[in-house]
Parts: sequence; C-alpha cells; structure tokens
Amino acid sequence: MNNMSKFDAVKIKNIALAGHSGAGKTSLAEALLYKIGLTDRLGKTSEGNTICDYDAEEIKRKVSINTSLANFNYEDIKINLIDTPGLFDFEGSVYEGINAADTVLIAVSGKSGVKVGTQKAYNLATDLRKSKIFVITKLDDLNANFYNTLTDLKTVFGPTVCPVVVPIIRNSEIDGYINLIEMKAYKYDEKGKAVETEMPAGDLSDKMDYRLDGLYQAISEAVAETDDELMEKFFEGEKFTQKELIDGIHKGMNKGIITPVVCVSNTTLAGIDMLLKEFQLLLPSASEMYIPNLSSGEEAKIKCDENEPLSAFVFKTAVDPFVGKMSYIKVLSGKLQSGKDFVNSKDGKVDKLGKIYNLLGKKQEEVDVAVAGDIVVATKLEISTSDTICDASRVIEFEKINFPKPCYAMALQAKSQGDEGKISSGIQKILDEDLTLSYAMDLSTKEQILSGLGEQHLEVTVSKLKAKFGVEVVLSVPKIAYKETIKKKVKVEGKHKKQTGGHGQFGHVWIEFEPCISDELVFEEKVFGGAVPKNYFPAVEKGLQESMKKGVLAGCPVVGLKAILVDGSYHPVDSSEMAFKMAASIAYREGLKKADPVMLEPIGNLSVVVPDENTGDVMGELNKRRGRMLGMNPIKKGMTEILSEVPMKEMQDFTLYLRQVTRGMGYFEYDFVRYEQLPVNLISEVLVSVGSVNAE
Ligand SMILES: Nc1nc2c(ncn2[C@@H]2O[C@H](COP(=O)(O)OP(=O)(O)O)[C@@H](O)[C@H]2O)c(=O)[nH]1
Ligand SMILES: [Mg+2]
Repeated sequence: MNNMSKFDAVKIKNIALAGHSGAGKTSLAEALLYKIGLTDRLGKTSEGNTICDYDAEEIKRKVSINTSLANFNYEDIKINLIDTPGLFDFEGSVYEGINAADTVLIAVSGKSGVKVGTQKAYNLATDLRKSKIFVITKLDDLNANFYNTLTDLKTVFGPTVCPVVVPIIRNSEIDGYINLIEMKAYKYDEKGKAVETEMPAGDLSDKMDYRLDGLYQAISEAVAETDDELMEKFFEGEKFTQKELIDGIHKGMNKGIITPVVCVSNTTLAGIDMLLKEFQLLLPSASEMYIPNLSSGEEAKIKCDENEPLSAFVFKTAVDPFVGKMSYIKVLSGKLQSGKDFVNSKDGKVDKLGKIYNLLGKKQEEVDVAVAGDIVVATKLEISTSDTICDASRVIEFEKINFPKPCYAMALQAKSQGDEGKISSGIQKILDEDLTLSYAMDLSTKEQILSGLGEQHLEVTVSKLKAKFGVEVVLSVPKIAYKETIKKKVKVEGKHKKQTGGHGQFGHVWIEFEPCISDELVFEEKVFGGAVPKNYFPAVEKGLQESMKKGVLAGCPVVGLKAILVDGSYHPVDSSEMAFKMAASIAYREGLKKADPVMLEPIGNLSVVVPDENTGDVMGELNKRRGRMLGMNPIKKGMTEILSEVPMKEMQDFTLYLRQVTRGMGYFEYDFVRYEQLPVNLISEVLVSVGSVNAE
C-alpha cells in the first residue's frame, strides 16, 4: 500500500486524452505506459489488449466506450491519464473525463487531420477553461502528413496553435524530429530511443514552405503575447532563452492563448519521450488549474492545496455487479482519506470513506490518502456523479456536469415475460453510471422508453443489461400517441333494446356531438319533460366517457368532444343504468363516424443547432419532415440555430440524420407543444402502425 502520497498539487498533472474516434488516444496512453515501463508489451486496441480499453464491451467492439484512468510517475511528478472515447454516442464520458482534467490532450490523426471530434474536444476544453495540447499521431504511417495537419489546425483554431515538435521530412519520409524549444534535432531508433542528430538548415519538408526560422519565429511570437516584458524583448529582436520559452508556453497554456502542437507515433514510439518531457515542462499542474464555479454560479474561492479543508467532486460512477459502486473522484482541496467522515453537500448527509484506489486500467492499487489535485476511486459509497463531498468545516457544492441530453429514443421490452423486475433494477444501476441515458414510461402509449445519444449507445446499454444483469431485451421504434377528434356537429340516436326471456333491457337517447376545446368529455343535457329520467344522466355520461378511450378511426383516445343529451325515451321496467350506458355508446359510435372524425398527431418545438454550411440541407430536410419554419439565429462561432415545429412522427431518426449531415457537430432539443390534425394522406400509414396497440 502506498501510505503517504509523495506528491502535492504542484506535482500532479491530470491529462484527459480526447479527440475524434480512431485518432489514437488509447494507443497513445498505451505508448506512454510502455515507455515509462509500467507494461512490458505494447497493447493494441484492435487486439483488445490495451490497459485503457479493458471493459468487455470495449474489447468486443475494439473501441473506447468509457472513460478510464491510468497513472504513472515521471521524474518527480504524478501523471493521471484519463482516456475518453471518441464516438459521439459516448460523449457523456468525454464530459466526465474533461471535467476531471487540468489539460486536455487532443489527439489528431496525421492521416485524417482535423475532424468534428477534434473541434468538439477543443470547444469543450475551452468552455471548461482547461489547458490544451494537440498531439498529431500516426506519423509512422506513409499516408500521414504532419504539415497538412498543422495547417488544418491553424485554419480551424487560429493563431493560438503553436508547433513545438515537428518532423523533418525528406523524400516523403520522416528523417528526424526537431524540438523547437531546445532547437535540437533527434532521430529515433527501432526501440523508440532518441538520438541527437544534426540540425537541418532551411526547409523541413520538400513540399511545404514551413521553414525552421519561420517556426521558431512563430513560437517566439506566441510566447511574446503572454507577457509585456517578453513582448518588449521580442520587439527588440532579442532571442528568448529556453527557460523563457518554456515558461511562456506554460503561461500561455494556462491562459488558453497557446495550444502547443507535438507529434508522435504510437507504434514506433517516436516522439513519446519528448511528449513526456513536454508534460513535465509545459503543462500546468493541478495547483494551477481553474477551480470550477459553485452550483450557485459563484466563484469557489478555494485553493487546490492539501492544507485546506476537503472538497472533492465525483466526476464519474461505475457500477460493477461484483465490486459494487465505484465513484471516481477529483480532489479539489484538502485530503481524501480512507476511514474519515465527509459531508455530501447535496443533502448534508455524513458518511465515512471506505477504501480508495489509484487505477491503472482495471487494476486497482489501494492508497489511504489522496491530496488536492489528485484523482482516485472510492468504492461502496452512496454518492453520485456530480456530487461534491466536503469536510464538515466548509461545505460547498460545485456546479454539476452539464451532460448532453438524450435525443434518441427506442421502446424497450423484455424478451421473456416476467423479466420486467430484473430490467428495472439493472437499468437503474446503468442509469447511475450513465447520465446521458433516460428510462421512463410513456404514459400515453404505456411503453417503456429508453433514450440516449444514438443507436450504438442504446445497443451497448442493451448488451450491458444482458452481460451484467442477465436480462435480455428488445428495442423497437416507439409508438406515437395519436389521438382522434371530430370536426362537425351532428345529432344522432342511440337505442339499446333487448328482450331476452323475462326481464328486458331498454335505453334510448338522442345526443348532439360537437367539437370543443377540452381533453375530457364536456357533457350537458337539455332534456325536456323527463323524456330521459335524471337518474340515468350519469350512466349516459359514463357510457360516453368509456367509449372515448377509443376513437372510430384507429382506436386512439378521443379528445375535443362535447355531447349534449337532448332527448330519448325509457321503459318503466326494462330501463336500467346499464341499458342507457349501452345506448350512449351506440350513439357515440354512430355520431363520431358522421361528425367528420380526424386523427391528431403530436407536434413539438425543435431547436436544432448546425454549422452554418449545413443550414440549407437541414432546412430542406425539415421541410421534407413536414416541419414549419419559425426562424433562424446565428449562435456562437459558425453555428446557426434553426427553430421550427415538427411532428413527432418525423423526429424518430432525426438524431441519426443530423449526425450524418453535420458529421456530429449538430445537436437539438425537441419538446412537445400540442396536437394537430394528421394530414389525411397519412392516415392509412398510421393505421398500420397503431393497429397493434389498440386492437385488444
Ligand atoms: N500506424 C499507426 N497506427 C496507430 C497509431 N495510433 C493509433 N493507431 C491505430 O489507429 C486505430 C485507432 O487507435 P485507438 O488508439 O483505438 O484510437 P482512439 O479511438 O483515439 O482511442 C488503431 O487501429 C490503432 O492501432 C500510430 O501512431 N500509428
Ligand atoms: Mg480509445
């Protein structure tokens, strides 16, 4: 057991690996851990044997799904790596990982360049005031092009992009790397070991016009921006010392005005040692990080210092059927110590910390204290993601993680009957760990609806239910809660008369039906001279109310109906409440058919945010989906919000469409507003889909 942490917040660096799927994040974590000597073989995500992709679903799918942790010591610092998934369906995990980081390392594939995942990671890191560094990967691949990718980064992210390690390219092959801070050139041998070599003069690449002096000038300029004195020095044409460059970049990263760019190969390990050095020299430590605001919106006014009272934030929860609940915690001040009491600021409850662990992938190493700045996992505690736990002497609550909202819904059913109980207990555990999922019954269709961020997200959830909780479920397209109403006023007769043996049945009514604005039946009577005795009125009303549960078109519930009992007759012996109820339902069926019945469909308000260049496409698509445009607003850099009203029927796969056309940049919110008449030409199509719900 690691008894006392050797590291204080000045010596801890929390780095989230983020970026587009396939950019090489998990492989980079693997390369770093191998280089450090924590592993003796370099795992591959495609072979399912990496440290960070250890979950059964990840091994099966060969892709990261959860945020995972690894930690190592480098020189005199402790580095916590937080590997996040790149697929947008698992974006919730990216929010968790970036939340816990001080620096977001954005991996960019040198083969494919800047992708939507690159932009999303950059934007989220910027919004949460994290430092950023770009790592261009896959430089060993012949199709990788560092300088094109660099140009790409500069175009998209502007002048804060600042190359620090660049390759020397001769005859389309990498001939070495230059560290622009040291102004030294290196070659890597087969073992990924750096050997210093001669600095090239002039061009670094055959095709591109990136020149050494130009790159050096760019770094100097960026560094000059961080400090007035340095700016003066720069204008006087003086060269910066190595220390000035390092401190300047460090400061610039902290302020968010410099994003260094380095390059690596995760397979040959070229550049990995320089990246470690960069971690040590350039990256801000946990003590310098921006402390998130309180849930009240106020500044937290605390220091990331172990001598302050404890405050720590739960950024992730994992529920293991065997181990139980695992809470991933970032300590923001003070010390987290096993066996010590803490207060959960959400409800003031006091609890005692059990065991705490450092994680290396799935491997747990017990520790007994974690100081400010560090990340650990605590087990078996009744705390949830986004909770703040504190020392009783200073109870504060940090703002919650603002997770993306579920936007893709499917109906969920047990494969075999009787499993419903198992489903809800299993889902409850999955909901605890995944705040981008929701599970609720649709009261109008009586279906259980599972919503998440996309198809794969729900697939993985179903797969987890089976693997972890032993229950099999099937997903289907959710039913739409259609309704029916009438458009015309009619007057109809309903007569129920039966003579069976001795006692007969007799009920007879005349009812006027007309449209009105009400979800419930509006019932009146205008009966003269006791044609229908008063004591049968409630039976007539009840008969109509029961009938309204099913319309005459598709058996959907009827709304907007007013009924006036105007006339009828009775029999002194054979009439009964039952008989009048029957008569009312006969009148109902007759009346609604004649009263121009129509179907109603739910309509919702849609606010969809897309990159400017996609507005035309998305508006065209909304038009096809029977949307009604309400307006357009430019929102932050390059994004436009389109407001419209769209029928719910057309929204089911909208997430998938939007993902595809905006390559993942677009997002939306959709809320039910009202019912509207379903166009007549769609009735037959809808009849097919509703048929099964209402046929009893
Ligand atoms: N040639 C080469 N392949 C790489 C490198 N880094 C990652 N890959 C491959 O790219 C694919 C995606 O890598 P992975 O680490 O899973 O990406 P992630 O989604 O960002 O975690 C895998 O097949 C890796 O083997 C690299 O530096 N060079
Ligand atoms: Mg990965």
